[in-house]
Amino acid sequence: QKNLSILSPDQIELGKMLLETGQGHLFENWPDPGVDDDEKKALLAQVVLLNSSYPGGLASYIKTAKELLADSKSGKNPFDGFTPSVPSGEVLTCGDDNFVKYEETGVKQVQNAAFVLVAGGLGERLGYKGIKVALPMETTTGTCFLQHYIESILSLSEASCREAQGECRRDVPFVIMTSDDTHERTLQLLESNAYYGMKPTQVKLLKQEKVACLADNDARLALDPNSKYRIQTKPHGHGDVHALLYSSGLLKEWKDAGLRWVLFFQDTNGLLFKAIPSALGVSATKEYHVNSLAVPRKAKEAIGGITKLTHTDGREMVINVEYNQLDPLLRATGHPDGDVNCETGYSPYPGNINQLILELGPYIDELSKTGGAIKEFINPKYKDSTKTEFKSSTRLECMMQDYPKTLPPSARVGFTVTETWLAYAPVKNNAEDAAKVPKGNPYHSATSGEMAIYRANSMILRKAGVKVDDPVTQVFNGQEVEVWSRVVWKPKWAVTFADVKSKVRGNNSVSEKSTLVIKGRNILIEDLSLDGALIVDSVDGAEVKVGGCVGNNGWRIEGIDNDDSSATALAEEVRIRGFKINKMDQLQQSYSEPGNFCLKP
Ligand code: UGB
Repeated sequence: QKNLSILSPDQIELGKMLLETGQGHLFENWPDPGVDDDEKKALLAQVVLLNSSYPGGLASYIKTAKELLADSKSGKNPFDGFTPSVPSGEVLTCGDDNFVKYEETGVKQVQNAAFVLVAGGLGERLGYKGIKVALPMETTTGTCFLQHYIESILSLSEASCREAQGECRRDVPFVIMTSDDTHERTLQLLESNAYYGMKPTQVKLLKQEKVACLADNDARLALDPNSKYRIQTKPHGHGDVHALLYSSGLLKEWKDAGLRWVLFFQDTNGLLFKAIPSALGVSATKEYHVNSLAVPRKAKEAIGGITKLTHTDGREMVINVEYNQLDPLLRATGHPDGDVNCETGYSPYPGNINQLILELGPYIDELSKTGGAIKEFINPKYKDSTKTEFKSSTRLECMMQDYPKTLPPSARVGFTVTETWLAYAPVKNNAEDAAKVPKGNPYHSATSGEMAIYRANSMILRKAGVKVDDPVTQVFNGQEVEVWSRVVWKPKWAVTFADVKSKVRGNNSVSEKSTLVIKGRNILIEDLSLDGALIVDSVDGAEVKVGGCVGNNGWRIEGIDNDDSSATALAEEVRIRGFKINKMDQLQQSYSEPGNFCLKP
């Protein structure tokens, strides 16, 4: 009461709400006016921010928290009444006629799409000191994830334009969701690299705010251990992206501009753009309101499973069930072995790779009702089985793939499965944890993420008729990986399988020790026999035919021993892979003038 005079009317209103919802402890033992006034105002300013950045405000946050905490304490099963079953979806095989047909349809749709990258996560499991999108996707060229994503979007939209015979209506929008942990560094990365060729006006950064932590089962907001005038906050999860897009007004802007699709993707999957054109084709052909990209999933692998849930009251939904929930859910519903591989060697529940394609119209309709609020969950770590105290404060969380949970049964929710080697190789785990992954399960480390790029590109070349040697097996940072020829191309060379096929002719071969880097747009590989390193670059107006026998000592992959003192001099980006590339010898050609050229040693 005594301190009311130092607060604004808005702050007083919020203060009252807090008192009514059992948050009196926030103001307990406040000294008289005149002492710590700025700190008191700062606490209320923080309350204003927490209130405005949450759909429904803080009162709604506290109400939901109380309900979910009570459910958690009583051990309520979130899937009560639901029976899981294996859903049906579109299963694609890279390179076959169906895949090519969907890619063609998808590319046409790109100019009607907006791309959204969720990149607010700090990547605690990876333990990398930088932001994850700045991490090199592979170290042959050193291209970072963000550069690759932007170049892929630009190239896809150019291809889309060509399909529309040059009638491009717009620059494809690109949104990046950041957080306090990643915002400044993401902006800096973009600015210091001229947005990797994208127009700055095409790119929008939306920063997610953290949410208030909860100290106990009564949902009392936790004070920061370092200050009695600050509420402790933690990330709310990638589900925030929906509310942010809605409140930013972008969705409406996009709808008015005639866009039809919104594509969501994660921060460190170097393969994902290989699956986007075909999956977008599936969305357009099947008129899916929601299309989740998925890959075959090993039982108990740490990615969610796409599951059909049928309720006793008749409700049905196709939804991601997180990896820690799928096994208990199956056990509780008549599958005593839980989440196990079937005869294919994989779980029958496809793995969610959190790449979603939403149709904009139905998406806006839904968000107009919900404001973008996503069904939340809570995961308190209790001190003991009485579940009365927490080990540390907790908070509500939400996931972007839970968006379909509020949709009516009439919504068309589907999924598209592609081969893992084509679509999914995230970099999430640090080397130590990756080395402990059970044999046969993916490492999801910087080592495996890089090797997956070479494997995918080599496999695609093979499907296009190039003879690429088998890989060798090597161990880096305690992880056994297949090392394929280091084949890398810029998205402007090829964004679809059909692009690759049209640029590869005759009899070509690439040996296992080889590195092939294609940087130019109009480079034709014809009757090339490569046994070494070949790097070709060209300006857009140059047409270059590359063939003949290229042989040199090439670029060698060399393992590094992180326990060795010499390894400490290496960059963290190198050490986390457990190998470095020794660039011994290469044929490197760059064509900087327009014209027709032939590279044939
Ligand atoms: N992210 C944010 O932008 N904000 C946040 O507050 C948190 C994360 P993680 P997670 O593909 O392997 C997801 O931490 O959440 C961004 C799916 O839920 O890498 O453990 C972050 O920057 C799971 O079903 O993954 O698991 C990153 O880009 C499965 O699909 C993204 O959100 C799994 O990913 C994912 O964050 C997977």
